Amino acid sequence: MMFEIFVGIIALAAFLSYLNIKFLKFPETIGVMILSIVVSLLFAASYFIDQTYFDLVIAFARSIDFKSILFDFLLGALLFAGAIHVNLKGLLEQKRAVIIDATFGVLRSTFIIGTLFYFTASFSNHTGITPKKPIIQIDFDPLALSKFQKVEVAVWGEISRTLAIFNSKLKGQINTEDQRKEVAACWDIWKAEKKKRLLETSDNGISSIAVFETMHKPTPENAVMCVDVGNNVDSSGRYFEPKNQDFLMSSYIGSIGFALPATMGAWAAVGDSKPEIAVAGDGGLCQYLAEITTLVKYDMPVKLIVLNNHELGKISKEQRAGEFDVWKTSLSNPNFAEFACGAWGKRVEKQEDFEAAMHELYRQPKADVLEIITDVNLI
Ligand SMILES: Cc1ncc(C[n+]2csc(CCOP(=O)(O)OP(=O)(O)O)c2C)c(N)n1
Repeated sequence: MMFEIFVGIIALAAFLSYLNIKFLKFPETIGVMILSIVVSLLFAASYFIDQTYFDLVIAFARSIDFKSILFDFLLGALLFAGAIHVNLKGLLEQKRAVIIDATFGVLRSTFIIGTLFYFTASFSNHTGITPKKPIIQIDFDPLALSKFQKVEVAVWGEISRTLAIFNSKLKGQINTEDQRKEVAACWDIWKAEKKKRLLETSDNGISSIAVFETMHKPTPENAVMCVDVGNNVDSSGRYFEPKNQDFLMSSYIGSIGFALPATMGAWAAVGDSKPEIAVAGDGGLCQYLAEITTLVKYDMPVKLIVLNNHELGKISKEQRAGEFDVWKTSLSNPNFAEFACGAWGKRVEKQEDFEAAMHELYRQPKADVLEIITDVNLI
């Protein structure tokens, strides 16, 4: 994808440069800059003619990882292009001014940027909410209201009940921007990506994409899904398409191993009225492995699905992202299906056996463990 974007930009720049030489006759950079602004304005104006195309381009632009394109790709080329245009002789002629300006210029801009950054950026309590929008905050803890950010309306209440009251009282009076087209365009991009990624296979285990794609079909709509922390939950968020299921997750605290104990809590709350399903990573589950005996002892019909990739996958990923060696993340797991402590247990190693195993799992009346061997890299 990066290459296509790069080629597209070069082709566009070449075309604009041609227009400049032929018609505008400005110095090259200025001409291309002016024409780029004109093209951008024309594109912005197209919003008023046909929004569909506009939305598609915006959704596409949002899907681009600008940081990696700029830093890993374009910056090298730009620096190289800049370097070969340096007039060394001219620089040497004015070496005093250059040295003074370069030194003091760096100090001056560091001071200005640093001071502005200090006063404008808030590192710890960043909400990600634009200050241009008025904020309504709903919280059942009154002390949390306006705690980190000034809000226009602070409402003390439980979120689902408060929203239900808002909904009934504000019927017919809500004036919102319809963003469905943009969302639909983003959804199309996601669907295409998912379809493409479903073709990725490996000899080291099933891909998490295929796991969650297969899992969402037979999973009961009223299930309480308790998810873990790690790559497994990232993949479930990306590829499981929920219907009406409730989701419990560790979110902000992000404690691995959350899934299994959470299903026990869910079972204590709603009993047999809903299926409780734990989707755990192998590293997380191992911290609470003995709790399978609790499921069996108290006859909790909890369904435990463990994604066994023999690794603390998320940590390996973070180590790689930080350009460190992958270190101390491999796991020496038991065969979870055999370990099941009296619960029903099954291990699946091949994608083609997975869907049948899911149906079998949902037919079991008691506690069960379904172990899926997954490839740590296909997430
Ligand atoms: C209690 C706790 N210990 C450590 C961490 C740091 N941590 C975050 S993700 C992760 C790895 C999870 O590995 P695994 O359960 O195998 O899931 P995977 O990422 O492989 O899907 C760890 C150790 C944490 N979030 N919580």
